[in-house]
Amino acid sequence: MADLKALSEAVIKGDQNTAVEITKAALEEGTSAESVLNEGLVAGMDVIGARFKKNEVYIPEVLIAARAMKMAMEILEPELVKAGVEPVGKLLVGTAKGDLHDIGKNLVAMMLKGAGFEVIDLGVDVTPEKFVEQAKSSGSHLIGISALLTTTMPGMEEVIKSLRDAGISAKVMIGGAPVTQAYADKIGADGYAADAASAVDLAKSLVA
Ligand code: B1M
Repeated sequence: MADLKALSEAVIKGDQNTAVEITKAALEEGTSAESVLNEGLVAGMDVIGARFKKNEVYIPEVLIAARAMKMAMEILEPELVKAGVEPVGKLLVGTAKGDLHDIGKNLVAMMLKGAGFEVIDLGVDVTPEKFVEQAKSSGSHLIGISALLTTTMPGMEEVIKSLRDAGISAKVMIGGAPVTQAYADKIGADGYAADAASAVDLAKSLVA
């Protein structure tokens, strides 16, 4: 019987080889892809998220854990598709127009994948037009915008306005070092998160 507790431990430690081995073994033994995902991989990322929030681990540990999860997910994903396991929600994420910072955005995207979201990452310097076009074609439930520069923050408001003008009602969450809850309220965003772990809690509450 595959040890899903050991799988979550491997994710927590960022041990990608063990994470991949246990994932393969579990599927070969007939453990459902959903159990491998929820009891192994997501359980591990949940622990990392909680520790990150309490400052018990830092960005490098989160990135290493997320990489282990990503490697195991590559094996798991085709099985999840076959089994018809629905993601928790679909999220489109990108950095605001004119902004090239992506470390925080990537961390948020990884943690959300770890929490069972389907994440479509549009990258950096994303125009409002691209957000709208991709929101329409993907039917995402959530749009995430990251900005690290005070000069690119107004781009977030433009995205929200363009989405609403296009009749898209997907919830919008924002974040990034200069962003605050007050700013999110001001521009009509549905939520703000200060860090990647809080972004997961927020995204879950917005799709609930
Ligand atoms: Co730039 N940069 N940078 N930079 N850079 C800052 C942001 C700055 C604060 C440095 C400073 O002056 N002290 C400053 C901004 C000042 C301001 O406007 N307030 C600055 C500047 C001025 C610039 C340039 C203009 C410099 C220049 O060329 N003159 C230039 C702009 C380029 C552009 O974007 N057009 C520039 C360039 C760069 C690099 C390319 C060299 C590089 C980016 C590399 C990359 O991202 N691939 C870079 C870096 C690395 C930084 C610092 C040092 C680190 C940013 C970072 O990655 N932090 C930064 C100074 C600093 O913050 N100490 C700085 C780690 C990351 C994990 O945190 O992104 O905050 P953060 O993400 C957090 C949360 O904010 C939150 O969760 C994450 C994880 O907990 N979060 C979200 C983020 N996005 C979220 C989205 C959500 C929810 C939560 O929902 C969707």
